[in-house]
Amino acid sequence: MKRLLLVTTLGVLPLSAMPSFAACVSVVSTVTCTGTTTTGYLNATGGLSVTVESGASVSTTGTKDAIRIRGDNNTVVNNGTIDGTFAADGITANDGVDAGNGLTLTNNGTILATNKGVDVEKKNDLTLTNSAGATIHAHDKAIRNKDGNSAWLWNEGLIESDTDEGFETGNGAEITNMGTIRASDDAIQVGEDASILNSGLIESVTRGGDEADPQDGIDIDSGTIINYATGTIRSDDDAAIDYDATLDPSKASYITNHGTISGTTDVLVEKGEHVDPETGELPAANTAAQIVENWGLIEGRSGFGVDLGAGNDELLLRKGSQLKGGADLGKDDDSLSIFDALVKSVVGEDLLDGGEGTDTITFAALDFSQLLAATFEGGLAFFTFANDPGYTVWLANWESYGFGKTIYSQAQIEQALAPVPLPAAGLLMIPALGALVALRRRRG
Ligand SMILES: [Ca+2]
Ligand SMILES: [Ca+2]
Ligand SMILES: [Ca+2]
Ligand SMILES: [Ca+2]
Repeated sequence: MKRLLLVTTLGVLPLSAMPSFAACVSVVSTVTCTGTTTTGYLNATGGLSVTVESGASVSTTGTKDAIRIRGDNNTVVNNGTIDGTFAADGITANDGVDAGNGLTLTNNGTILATNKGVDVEKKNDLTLTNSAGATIHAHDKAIRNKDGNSAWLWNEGLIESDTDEGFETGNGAEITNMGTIRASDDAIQVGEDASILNSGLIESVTRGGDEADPQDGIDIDSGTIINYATGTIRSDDDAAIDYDATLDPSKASYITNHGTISGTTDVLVEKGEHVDPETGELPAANTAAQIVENWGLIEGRSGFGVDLGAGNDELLLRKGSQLKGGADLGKDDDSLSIFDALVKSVVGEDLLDGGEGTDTITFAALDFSQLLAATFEGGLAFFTFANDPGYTVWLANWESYGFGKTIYSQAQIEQALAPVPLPAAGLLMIPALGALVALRRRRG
C-alpha cells in the first residue's frame, strides 16, 4: 500500500511541474474512411492523417487516383482496401495512393492499381510499412519513388507488379524485406548507398512485362545487401543483383549471403562494354569494389556466379558455401578466398578467373603440402589437391596463390613441384622448398 502510494505520488509530480500550454496549437487534419467510397479521396494540403478502416474501401470511377494527397508529410493507415482499378472510362490507369514528400504509409490491408500502387515519384523521405498479410499489387510499378531519396521500406507482406518494377527509389534507401517483392521488371531498383536486408523473396519473373528487356532481382548503384538464411534474391532472365555505375567509385559495396542468390549471371557489375538496348547508349562502367561474402548459395545459371568488373573486388567463400557458375573478378587487383578444405564442394569445376590486374586466390583451409599437382598453361592453372585427388580446380589469370596464410607465385609453385633432381643432397641448398618436396616424395 505504501509502495503504491509512492508510485502514484511520483506519477503526479511531473504534471504539476509542467508549464502551461504554448500559444501556438497545430491540429492535424484527421480523415477517417468507412464503408465504400467510389469517388476517391483528394486533398492537396499537407499534414493529413488518413485512415481507411478495416472493411472499408476507397476507389474511384474517375481519373484522379483512389487517394491523391500530394501535400507534404501526410500519413495514411490502410486497414481496408484502396483500389485504383475502377476508372469508368476504361482508359485511365489510376494509382492506389499518389502522395507528396514525407509520406508515411502503413498498409495493413490491400492496395490495388492499374497504374502505380503507390506513386511518390521524385518525393523524398517515404516511410512505408507493408504488414504481414498485406498486399500492394499494381499492373504498373507497385511503388514508384523514382528520383526520391531516403526512402524506408519495411515489407512483411506482398509487393507485386505485373509488368514493371516492384519498388523503384533513389539514393539512401533502407529496405527490410521479410515478405515477397515480385516484379516483371526489376523487383527492387535503387541508387546509391542503399541498405537492403532480406529474409524473404525478392524476384524478377518473366511474365506480363517487356521480356525482350530482361530484368534483375535488385538493380543497385552502391550499398550493402544482406541476404539471410531464409532469403532468396533471384531473376528468371537476368542478374539476381546488378550494379550500375556509381558516382563514388572509392566506396566499396557489400553483399553478405547466407541464403540463395540466383540469376542468369548471378552478381553482375556493369562493365560499359555493350550498348544498352533501351537507351541506345554505352552505359558507364562501375569501377568500384564489390566485397562479396558467401555462406550460402550464389548461382549463375547460365553465366558466372559473380562477374565483378573493374575495382579491387573481393570474393570470400566460407566453409560450406557454394558458388555455381564460377567467378570473373575482372579488371584491377582482386582477391578470392576459399575457406573450405573441400574446394570442389564450394566451386565445383567452374572457372575462377582473376581477370586483368594482379590478383590473388587463396585456399585458406589448405596447407601448401596439400597441393598435389599444378599445371600452368598461359594464363590458366589447374590444381589438384591431396584431400580430393580426383578433382581439378580451374583457374585463370591469377598472379598469386595463397595456401593457409602463405602466398606463393607461379614460379615458387613450379619450383616446389618440380621433379626432384638427384642426388637428393642437392636439395639441402634450398632448405624451405627442399622440405616441401621431401614431404611430397614421402607421400608419393
Ligand atoms: Ca567491381
Ligand atoms: Ca575487379
Ligand atoms: Ca583482376
Ligand atoms: Ca590477373
